[in-house]
Amino acid sequence: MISRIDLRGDTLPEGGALRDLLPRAEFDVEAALEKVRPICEDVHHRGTAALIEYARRFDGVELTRVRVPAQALAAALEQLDPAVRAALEESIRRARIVHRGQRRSEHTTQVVPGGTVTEKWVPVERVGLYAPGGRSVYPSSVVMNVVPAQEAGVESIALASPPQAEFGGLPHPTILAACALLGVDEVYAAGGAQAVAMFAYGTEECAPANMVTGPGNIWVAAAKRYFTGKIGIDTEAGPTEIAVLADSTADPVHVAADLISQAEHDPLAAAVLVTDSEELAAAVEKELEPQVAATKHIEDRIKPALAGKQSAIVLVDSLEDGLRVVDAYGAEHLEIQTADAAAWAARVRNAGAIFVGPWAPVSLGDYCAGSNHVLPTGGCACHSSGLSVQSFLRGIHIVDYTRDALAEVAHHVVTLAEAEDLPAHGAALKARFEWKVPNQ
Ligand code: HSO
Ligand code: ZN
Repeated sequence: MISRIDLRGDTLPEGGALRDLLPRAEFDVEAALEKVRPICEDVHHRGTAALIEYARRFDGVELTRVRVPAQALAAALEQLDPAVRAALEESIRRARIVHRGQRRSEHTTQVVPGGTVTEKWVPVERVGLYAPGGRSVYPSSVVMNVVPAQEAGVESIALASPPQAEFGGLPHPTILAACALLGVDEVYAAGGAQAVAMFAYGTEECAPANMVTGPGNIWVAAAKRYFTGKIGIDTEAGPTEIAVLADSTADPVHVAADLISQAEHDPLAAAVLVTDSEELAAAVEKELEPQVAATKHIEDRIKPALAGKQSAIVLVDSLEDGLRVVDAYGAEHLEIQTADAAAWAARVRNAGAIFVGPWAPVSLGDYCAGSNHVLPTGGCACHSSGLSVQSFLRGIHIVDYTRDALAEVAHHVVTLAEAEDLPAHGAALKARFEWKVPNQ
């Protein structure tokens, strides 16, 4: 059901070459770009009329407006299963605790007497959040997007999710209920690239946003790439990934269950076990069979995900080598199931989030750890972070110098300006000192 990659025996190659030995799903956002370009431009020019047409074409619903009425949000909350409501409330409560702790305070550095640089943190004014529909109706992702934006102090938050034929053209009721719980009242029934375009350009109903975040399918990822540089986006979310670094002390039942848990998302989801224990590898392989057979989304997602080339059991000579492998891979989620797990976790450099020891499965982080589950995939963990309060803040430097503090350094500024053949830059200093800077 899952293939093996045996890296034992030889010394492991360095960085890029090691990464090339590891499995990864193909997620060709570039190819999708061509298809989303005309859709985005159509939304630009025709606004709501274009969104209504795409809702008809892609979602099979007839809309008269895209904005979800307030009564629909209230009704969805009223009809929400009380147990789901309680669980969502707990998820929100824990996420708030963690994200509130991420807030940054203004910081002033005195560079020289009379010369200070202050960094102040200003929230993005308006953000558009995307919540997928179809196979992935995840109210938990609404929580993971909305909470950091709210804790960052974003004033205007709108959310889009695809219209669903079975719910009269509204987004899925649990998405609406999650919005109502979080106090988000501006919700649109729009999906795919057209929803991202609605936020980027604005329409008659929806004011343009400065930033769009949230997971989505390849069309959403392509639209985000299309608007990169024009609006802010979070990292592109590809198919989900779990890597487990485990030794012989790991429980194969837990490891198998955790691999399956993320394979459940998508046939392209990746499940990678990295271990120095042949016995554990064999036990996990054996354990996967009955556990897969006993779960729900077997044929459509879990089997293709585990059997796909993106998933594997990677055998290594030592945990030291295992650490190098998981660092080269840069998983969205990394579990450490070893003796002394915290010490190994502390040495990991590349991962979206790290789950330490036997009592912190990825599923906990998906819902109720307090951590964020919108995380970098596809190796982007090597350069990017998951969604956080920081994602919605801009740091602005405030430069404040007195005459004396400027006089002290002016000659260096003039020298550097001249070295770059930019005499007018130097002149801006000279003009302040009767055209002759001190110390020159
Ligand atoms: N594991 C997914 C998030 C999710 N899981 C939502 C369940 N619902 C990507 O981090
Ligand atoms: Zn998940």
